[in-house]
Amino acid sequence: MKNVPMKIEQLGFDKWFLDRIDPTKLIDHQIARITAVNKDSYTVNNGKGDVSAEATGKLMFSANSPLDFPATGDWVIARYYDKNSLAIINEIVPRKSVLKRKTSGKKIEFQLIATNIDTGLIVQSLDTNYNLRRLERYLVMINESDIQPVVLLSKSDLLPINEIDKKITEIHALFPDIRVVPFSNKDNARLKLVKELLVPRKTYCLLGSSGVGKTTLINNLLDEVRLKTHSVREKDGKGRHITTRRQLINLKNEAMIIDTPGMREIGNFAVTTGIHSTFDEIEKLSNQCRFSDCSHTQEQGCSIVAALKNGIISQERYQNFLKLNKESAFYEMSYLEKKRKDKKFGKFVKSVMKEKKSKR
Ligand SMILES: Nc1nc2c(ncn2[C@@H]2O[C@H](COP(=O)(O)OP(=O)(O)OP(=O)(O)O)[C@@H](O)[C@H]2O)c(=O)[nH]1
Ligand SMILES: [Mg+2]
Ligand SMILES: [Zn+2]
Repeated sequence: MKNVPMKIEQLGFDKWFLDRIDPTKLIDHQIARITAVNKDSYTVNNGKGDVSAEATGKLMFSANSPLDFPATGDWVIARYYDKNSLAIINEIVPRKSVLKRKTSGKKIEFQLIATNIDTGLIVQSLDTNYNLRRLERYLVMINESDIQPVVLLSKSDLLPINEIDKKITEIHALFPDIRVVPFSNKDNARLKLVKELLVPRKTYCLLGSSGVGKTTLINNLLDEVRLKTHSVREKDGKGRHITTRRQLINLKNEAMIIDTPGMREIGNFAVTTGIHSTFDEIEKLSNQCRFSDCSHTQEQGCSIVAALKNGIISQERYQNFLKLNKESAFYEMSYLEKKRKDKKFGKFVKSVMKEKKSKR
C-alpha cells in the first residue's frame, strides 16, 4: 500500500474509541489500526502508512479465546521502534463491532473475521454460487455482530435481467428489508452503484465464496490492479482461494474495505452443520468407537474402520469423511495454538527486550 500520510480519523478513528483509551498510555505509545493479519505478523497504520508489527508476549499469552487476539480492523495501542519502521502492539482498543463465525465442532468457539466493521457486504455471484441457504448463514453471522448487511450479486453479466430480478424478489421474500445490489465487474455503470454505497470513513467487509469476484471488485474500486485475482475453474465455477489474508484497503473516497479469503474458510462454515447430515451413518458409527477421540484411521476398536472392512461404507465415502473432518479440525485449532508454535515471534520479542535493556 502507498504510504500517504493521513489523519487516523480518515482511517475511521473517532471519539467513541478515544473515550476508551487511557491518555497516559499515549505518552510513549501511538494509536494505530490493524490493516492486515499475516501469517506471523500484523500490519498496522498510525496514519503515516503501513508498517509490520508484532504483539507483546503479554497480549498473546493472556488471551483466553481467539477473540482476544488482534484482528484486521482493530484499533491498537502500539509502540513504534527503529525510526517507526516496526511496531509492537500492546493492547487492543475496545471494539465497536466484531465479525466472527462459529467454528465447527462441539465446543462453541469463535473465529474472528474482522472488527470495527460498519457494513458487511455479502457477495454471491449470479452463476452457480447464488444460494439462499448460504446467504442466510452469512446474514446470521452478520446480524449476531450488530453490523449492517448489504447483498451484492456479482457477475450480473452472466444472467439475463429478468432472471436477476427473480432472484432479488426471492431474497426480499425472505429478508424484506435488505439492500440487494446486482453488479458486474465488467460493467462500469453498475460498478458506480457499488461505489456510491461506500461512505467515507466507514469500514466495509467483503464476505463470500472463493471466486465470486471480491478482489476484482476492490481492484475496480481502486481503479488499479493492486491485488491478485484468478479465474475460476471452468468445470464447476469454483474459485481457487487466491486471497489468503484479511486486508484493509483505503479507497479514494476515504471509505475502507476489507478483503477476505473466500470459500475454504467460509466454506467450512457453510458445511459444518452439513457434515453431520451428509455423513449421518458414519457419524452414528463413530459413537461405537472404543476411544472417544478416535481418529478413525488405525485405532483398535474403531467401528468405522470395521464397517469399511465389511463393505458397509465405501472407500470413497470414507476418504471424503476423513478429509472433511481434517479440514474442520484444522480450522478449529485456535489462533493461540498456532501462535504458540511460532518460534519466530518469541525470538523477536527477545531481541526487542534486549534492545530496551541496552538503552537503559
Ligand atoms: N463474468 C464475470 N467474471 C468476474 C466478475 N467479477 C470477477 N470475475 C472473475 O471471477 C474470477 C475470480 O475473481 P476474484 O476477484 O479473484 O474472486 P475472489 O472472490 O476474490 O476469490 P478468493 O480470493 O479466492 O476468495 C476472476 O477470473 C474474475 O475475472 C464479473 O462481474 N463477471
Ligand atoms: Mg480474493
Ligand atoms: Zn473410530
